[in-house]
Amino acid sequence: MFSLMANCCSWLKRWQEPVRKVTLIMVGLDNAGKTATVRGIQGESPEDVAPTVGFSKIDLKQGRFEVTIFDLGGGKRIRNIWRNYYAESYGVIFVVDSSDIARMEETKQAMIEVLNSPKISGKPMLVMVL
Ligand SMILES: Nc1nc2c(ncn2[C@@H]2O[C@H](COP(=O)(O)OP(=O)(O)OP(=O)(O)O)[C@@H](O)[C@H]2O)c(=O)[nH]1
Ligand SMILES: [Mg+2]
Repeated sequence: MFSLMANCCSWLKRWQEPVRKVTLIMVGLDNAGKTATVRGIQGESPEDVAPTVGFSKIDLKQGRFEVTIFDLGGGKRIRNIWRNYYAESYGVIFVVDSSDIARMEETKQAMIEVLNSPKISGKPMLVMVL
């Protein structure tokens, strides 16, 4: 009986916990596989993905977390939009295409630029090497 009550209390406590909203940005060079990855997370096919011009927004629910991922276009000309999302993001997912050896230096520079931004400094970064 005591254990049943304890279980009920812990369930009630969890139920009363507020929903936490988390915003993440997904960045990396064009063609790295960002959109294909978020498609995979959503259970969709990663095939036939068009380059992202601007951004696409994905909303997910994970337990008591409401997660918004901004999948940002990685083309050289639109990389400067990334900084517009830094302030509101909790952390960064940086996607690297490990087969794109020729652009490793460019990848490194893009990552350094993100990490050097004062609005990102100190925030977590997950590096996904595909
Ligand atoms: N089959 C398969 N194809 C992938 C995978 N990852 C990427 N691709 C393909 O690689 C290409 C580029 O992937 P995208 O996800 O569009 O790359 P991106 O990083 O979003 O590129 P931008 O939007 O231009 O910044 C697409 O043709 C995808 O279909 C994967 O895990 N499996
Ligand atoms: Mg994309």
